[in-house]
Amino acid sequence: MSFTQMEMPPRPTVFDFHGVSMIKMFTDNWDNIQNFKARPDDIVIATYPKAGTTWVSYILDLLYFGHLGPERQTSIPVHERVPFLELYVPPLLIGTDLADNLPTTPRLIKTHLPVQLLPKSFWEQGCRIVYVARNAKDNAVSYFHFDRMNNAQPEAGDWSTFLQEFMEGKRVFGSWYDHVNGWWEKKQTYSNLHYMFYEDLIEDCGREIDRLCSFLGLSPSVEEKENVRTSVTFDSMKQNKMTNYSTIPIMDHTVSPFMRKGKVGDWKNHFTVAQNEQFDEDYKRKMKNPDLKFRYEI
Ligand code: PPS
Repeated sequence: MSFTQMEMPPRPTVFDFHGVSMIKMFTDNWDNIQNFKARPDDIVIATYPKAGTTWVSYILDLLYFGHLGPERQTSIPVHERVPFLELYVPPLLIGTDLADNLPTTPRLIKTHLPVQLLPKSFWEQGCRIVYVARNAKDNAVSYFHFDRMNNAQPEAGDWSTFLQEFMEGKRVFGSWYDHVNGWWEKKQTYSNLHYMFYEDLIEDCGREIDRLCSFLGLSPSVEEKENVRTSVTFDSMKQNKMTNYSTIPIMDHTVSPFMRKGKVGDWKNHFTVAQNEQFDEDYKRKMKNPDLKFRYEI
């Protein structure tokens, strides 16, 4: 047994938190999270876990701060440049403090909170929010492998148990269905919300960068945009220690790398025919809004 294995804390278990399955790592700092003081120019990147958070975080970081030069690019991991608001691993990783101490403006802030739990200050300040959604089947598969490799998350269990729990909203951050629907509904009344899809990024990342720029009021040069596009490919980000999470010891990349496959349709390698039928039946009951459509292959 290695030293790191001996030191490893036990896996957490989920509990109900305001109707959402959560673990203590994301609720122990709740007062500070709820009272977080947003600034009008803050930009929130909101997602259900494994929907493309790191990808979009890195795109936004490069668009805003790419000009700051290579030192930043090779020395500060993206999870430090874009603090994870609700993360609470004292004394070092406290999302609210990391956000408050960011040296750059605008602050880019990551959250997996469902819409009803986002601190109210972000709404009051009219902050811009980029929401990224990913089709439920690939999202579940990615989440399964993440929970296998991330010792700070609850045990993944076997695939069929995991899938059942995903469908029942029992994995961390609760129901995927409520998450994507809740944020979609919010978009109808809150105009500073850009709702985007992982599948669209895979299909045409350059187009999605253009859409992000127009939402954010940015006008990078052709070269700058091309630089962002080539830096954020799956292969570049997988090789890049600042974006592949290899600096986080609690993640065991020998079990499954954080940058795993980066594809649309990997669910077909995991779902049995029976699981797929059951999933589709259940999906129809939960996803009633015809305007919110996902793609399962490209
Ligand atoms: S987290 O832990 O919630 O922040 O994870 P998140 O970053 O949201 O999701 C990780 C998945 O996104 C894939 N990813 C990418 N795919 C394509 N291109 C790029 N550049 C890219 N960057 C991250 C990553 O591989 C995970 O998906 P899977 O399907 O597991 O490979």
